[in-house]
Amino acid sequence: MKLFYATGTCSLSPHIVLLEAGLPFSMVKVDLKTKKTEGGVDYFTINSKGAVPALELDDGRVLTEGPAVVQYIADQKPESGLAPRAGTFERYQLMEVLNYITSEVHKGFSPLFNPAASAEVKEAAVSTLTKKFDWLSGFLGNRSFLMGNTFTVADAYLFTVLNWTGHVKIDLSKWPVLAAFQARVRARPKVQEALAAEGLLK
Ligand SMILES: N[C@@H](CCC(=O)N[C@@H](CS)C(=O)NCC(=O)O)C(=O)O
Repeated sequence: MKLFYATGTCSLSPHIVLLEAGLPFSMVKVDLKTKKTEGGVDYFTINSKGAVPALELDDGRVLTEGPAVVQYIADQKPESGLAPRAGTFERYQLMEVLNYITSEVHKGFSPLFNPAASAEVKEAAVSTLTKKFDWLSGFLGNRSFLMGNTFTVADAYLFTVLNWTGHVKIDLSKWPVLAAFQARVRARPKVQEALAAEGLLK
């Protein structure tokens, strides 16, 4: 498998999941400004949406959309426990959380990374994210991970998006549950490996 990624973006989530699953894969860096891969290929020919992540399977098929990509990877290694078995109620609960992260949290950051967004728009985005973080904090409660005691693909995704708080000057220590979650996930050897590979370890 081949993961198309851009450093520190949402593609860090499938990067972590590939490592946690212990599956063989290669990485291809994408320049999101020029939409070219590091090899000079027009990235739109890989993903017509122009966004990372994209996962190219060994047979050449390409899967996009982070929540679908991480579930596909987890299902290649069911014994990893990275996702509850397909068809179970727990699997729908995982999808419920993945959907919340993608639509409410991930995309909630967008105005903060947009140089054209006004200070007012950015302030409103922080205020909206604050409500989402409040909910996530209560949902996590005293559990180690989003689905309970087992690390799943949802944790890789939440870790990835919470990692952006430092860049947009949101102080995660206001949510001790989320700060502790972040530290817990960050300490995992495969997460460290992914961060190191993307040059994100300070
Ligand atoms: N709906 C997509 C969104 C992916 C996305 O927003 N990727 C960002 C990086 S975090 C990106 O590639 N942005 C550049 C672009 O869309 O042109 C998914 O969930 O995978």
